[in-house]
Amino acid sequence: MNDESDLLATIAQGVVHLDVAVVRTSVESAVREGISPFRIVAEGLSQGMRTVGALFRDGELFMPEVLVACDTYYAGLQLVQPLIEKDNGRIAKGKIVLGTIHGDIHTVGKDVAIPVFRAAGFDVVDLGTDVADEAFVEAVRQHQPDIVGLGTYMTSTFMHTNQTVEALERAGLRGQVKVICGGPAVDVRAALKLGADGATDNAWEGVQIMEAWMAEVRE
Ligand code: B12
Repeated sequence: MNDESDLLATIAQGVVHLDVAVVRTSVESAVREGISPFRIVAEGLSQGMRTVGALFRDGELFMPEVLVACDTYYAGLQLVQPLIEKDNGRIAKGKIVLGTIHGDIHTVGKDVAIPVFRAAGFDVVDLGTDVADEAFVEAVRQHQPDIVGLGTYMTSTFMHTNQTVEALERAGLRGQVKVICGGPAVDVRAALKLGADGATDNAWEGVQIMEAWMAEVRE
């Protein structure tokens, strides 16, 4: 392993070991070494959360530890978030309203995805967590976005996608927006069946999908 991957592995291990001090110092070192904020989040912090998820699934970590892992994750994210958002201020590529779908209180994925989308040049309106279908409808009326982003972090809440889409349809707004689902439980084919236009479990891939949509609109 080279120095960069050692450092990224230390960040990931810091999250798994719930060690805020290690995460902070290793993220700071990674920034000093010039490792991109995207790699620090994707290969360091998020890698750690993936391991936490696997340990939780296997019964080796329990809910209180998962919550401390989230705090540890945020301690690192806080240090790189300003770097990710630095490019803001240029002309927006498109507007997204994004929220965690009804019944879902996971916040970490959304809080990672939003700075990535902003850094890519999108204007993002954050609707928060456990967002009712009607609140998505209201937000589309108010903000007139190009894209609606649904944070769907469990299979059950991903399956709720069709209800949010139907609410947009009933309000006569579905035709003016693309809908994208994000989260670890998404599946592209299922998302299309549920009435969305796309889905991904990776914020950077999400940027590519949405950039392609915006290019279509501009043609
Ligand atoms: C942390 C966590 C929690 C924390 C959440 C704390 C918080 N503040 O967010 C707590 C402990 C509260 C929690 C609760 C629960 N959880 Co939980 N949780 C997790 C865990 C371990 C990590 C999630 C995470 O932070 N990942 C890191 C982020 C960065 O990854 P991400 O979310 O995928 O986001 C990335 C992309 O998806 C993308 N993205 C994110 N959002 C969006 C949005 C858009 C529009 C786009 C385009 C892209 C995008 O960008 C990110 C970067 O690439 C996962 C395990 C896992 N493997 O994901 C389980 C997991 C999601 N939880 C799960 C479950 C079941 C629950 C509970 C029901 C548990 C329970 N029995 O009570 C409750 C549900 C509560 C509720 N009503 O929502 C399951 C879901 C299983 C399923 N397929 O349905 C998982 C997968 C664990 C498992 N294997 O069983 N959880």
